[in-house]
Amino acid sequence: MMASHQVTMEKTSARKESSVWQGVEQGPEDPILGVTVAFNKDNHPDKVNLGVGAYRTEEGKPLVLDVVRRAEAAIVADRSVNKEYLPIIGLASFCKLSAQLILGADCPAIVEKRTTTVQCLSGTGSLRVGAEFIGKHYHQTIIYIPDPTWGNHNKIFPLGGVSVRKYRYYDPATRGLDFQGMMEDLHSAPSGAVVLLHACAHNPTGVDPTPEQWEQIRRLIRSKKQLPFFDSAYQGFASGSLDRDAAPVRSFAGDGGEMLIAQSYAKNLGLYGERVGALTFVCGSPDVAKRVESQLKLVIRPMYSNPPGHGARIVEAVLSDKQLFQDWTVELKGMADRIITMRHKLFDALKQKGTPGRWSHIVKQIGMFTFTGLNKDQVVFMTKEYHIYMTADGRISMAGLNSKNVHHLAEAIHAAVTRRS
Ligand code: KET
Repeated sequence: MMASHQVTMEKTSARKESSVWQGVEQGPEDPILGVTVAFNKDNHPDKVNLGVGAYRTEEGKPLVLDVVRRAEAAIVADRSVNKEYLPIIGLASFCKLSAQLILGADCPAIVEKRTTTVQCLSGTGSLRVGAEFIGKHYHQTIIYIPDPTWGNHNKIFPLGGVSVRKYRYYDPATRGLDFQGMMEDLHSAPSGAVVLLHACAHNPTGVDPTPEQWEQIRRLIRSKKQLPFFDSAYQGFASGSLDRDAAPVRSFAGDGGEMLIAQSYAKNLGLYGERVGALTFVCGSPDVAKRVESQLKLVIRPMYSNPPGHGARIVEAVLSDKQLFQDWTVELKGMADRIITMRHKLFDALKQKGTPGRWSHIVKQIGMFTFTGLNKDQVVFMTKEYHIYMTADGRISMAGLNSKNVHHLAEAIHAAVTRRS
């Protein structure tokens, strides 16, 4: 008979020596969220996190919007709200209001019932569901994404069975839009290809087409019968106006053509961790929209079954109540304006120091980020010497700046440029 301690010892040593996961390699940290991981490990009192695109107050604190607090209080007080499963496509009123927010309530496609909207897990989840639907049901499983783009686009679409190709977008020489390159690449992309467009506040470059350029892009995409897929993660953050930031999306929806839109409420309502978003299809007819919705349910059910309720109820409350909506627009404008103020403060500080280089792009770029033009070596230097955390491509989240740390950043940039060029 085997002594019981011997069995225990065998078990322990087996655990030590082998695992069915023995061959699993250590994975790399995410290029954006990994910056926060590194930041959290740093104990320096002056450390600054300019990595992830998350809004911070002038005091450097995450912000829960007042309208969100009020909506939440009302939800908690309402005894008729329960924790039942939502339908597979989420809260119906949330879906309707989300489509209206991005397309405009008077959008012909909505009036004609040619749209279908499903509640998804924030912007990422909306893109992922859209990708899988395209992979299953669309004849062209190629998507053209801007170069550069939000890094996760490269990973989301292939998982849905859609391969990724790039179109030129940013010109490092001018730190502006490579409009000609973009038009050439879209022109030579196959007819029918899916084209990913950032609705506003392009991430990471902060460079958006002008309204006239948008019009030319729209005409080209429509003439090539390509399928636009808008990623709208920053509605209201670019100009401070929800309507103005939705203008490119609305012009595409207004021409009668089909399209997809992934919406996120992470940034504009500060609901990052609640994971609230929506995926809208604008279709050619109500009948098609209905069938698309039925197939979206078949994509979602085995993926996560149905979405969470709390965040969607907050959005529903804010979008459906006149006063809350009005107050939201004021808070949103406040966030956008604070970011713009930080752009000027950083620009002025660099000018004052006489930091070599042109820095006007800091005030010209739009949205949450400045694409500084700093190289990887300079970024590493700034992190090591100044405890400033940012993504390796030189992107800084302007929302993480405030009157107290902006000079520290200017000093770090000055040192990086003068010592590491
Ligand atoms: N699209 C874009 C363009 C985008 O910048 C983000 C987030 C998302 C979608 C997805 O956000 P969600 O939280 O799933 O609604 N960008 C910031 C955060 C991140 O990388 O997850 C960022 O670039 O820092």
